[in-house]
Amino acid sequence: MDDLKAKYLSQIAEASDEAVLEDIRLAAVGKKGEVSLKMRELGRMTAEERQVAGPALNALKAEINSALAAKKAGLADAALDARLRSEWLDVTLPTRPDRHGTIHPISQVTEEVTAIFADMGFSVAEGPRIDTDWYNFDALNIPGHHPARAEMDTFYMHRAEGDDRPPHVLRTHTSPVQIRSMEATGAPMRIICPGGVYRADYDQTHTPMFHQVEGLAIGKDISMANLKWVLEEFVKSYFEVDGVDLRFRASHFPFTEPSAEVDIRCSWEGGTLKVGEGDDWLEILGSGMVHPKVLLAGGIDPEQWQGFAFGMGIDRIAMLKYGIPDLRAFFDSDLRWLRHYGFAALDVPTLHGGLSR
Ligand code: 2NL
Repeated sequence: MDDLKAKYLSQIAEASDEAVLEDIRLAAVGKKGEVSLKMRELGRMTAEERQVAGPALNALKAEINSALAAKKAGLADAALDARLRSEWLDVTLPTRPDRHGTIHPISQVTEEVTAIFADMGFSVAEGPRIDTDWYNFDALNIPGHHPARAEMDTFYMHRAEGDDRPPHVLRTHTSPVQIRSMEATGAPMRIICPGGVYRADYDQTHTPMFHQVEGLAIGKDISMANLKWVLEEFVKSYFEVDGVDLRFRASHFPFTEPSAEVDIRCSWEGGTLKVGEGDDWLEILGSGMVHPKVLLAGGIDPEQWQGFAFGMGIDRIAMLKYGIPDLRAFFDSDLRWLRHYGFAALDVPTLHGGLSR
């Protein structure tokens, strides 16, 4: 038995790869292996002999098995080391010029908007693109019979007959994320919610998926005056101009009261937009004071808290700032378009570094 032990342990120690190790395992402790055959001989032994040989053979088998396992792990480690040495990649090498990707204008503008609002103390909240009709509509004071539900051309998720889970929709705005944030953190709060939204609409100025950013600020005494200042700061920073003139037009949304649509003074000289001067007005967003019912739906006491909210189209403000004429091109994945309108990957927008350079 000592000879067997010495033989197999030295073979295991010298094994150069897993295939050799497997051969050794079969020869020693496999079904027809040397140790296994010895174990079969136990039946022909006397009781006294068996009492000595039995435990010794079991111990031998266990020792060989654990030596095999240890060697196998060692070989695997060595194989991984060898792979890591041969498959290394210098990630600091410059990319090949024909392989440069670009940052999509929608991503760029989302980063710009995020940088501007972050500077004013807003954090970014995200949520599911598929949500219940309660989060998308009811919580926003849009009940089942409300025309806004029909107007929004909602995509409903298919439900099998008899499936009585609540109806789910592709979110038609990012407001459900704000309701979820109210529930999660409570007041006071200051968030923006950028992201993709869906409406069944397709023509020159509408795509079934587009992007929106909504903002929400809730506090003890937040007013329309705060809304006006925040939006003025935003528009100045975003369009990278020193002054802007905003026009608040009374409007109506189910989720805000009062509500206002916001226009910016501009001019169109030779087809290019100039913000802050001229005699034209350009509508860029909708806003208002959060409706008490909406605060309540988010679990916030409207007797104690109030706040403003606003929403705007990311695709639209991207087209305006970067002179992109056709909305649908955003979603075509045309490489020539992406190279022309895309941004350099390392030019991350910051307020101190310049948003768009
Ligand atoms: C538009 C108008 C708006 C909001 C969105 C909002 C969200 C909550 C509560 C109250 Cl949770 N309001 N969002 C408010 C006013 C306008 O969007 O024209 N968007 C493109």
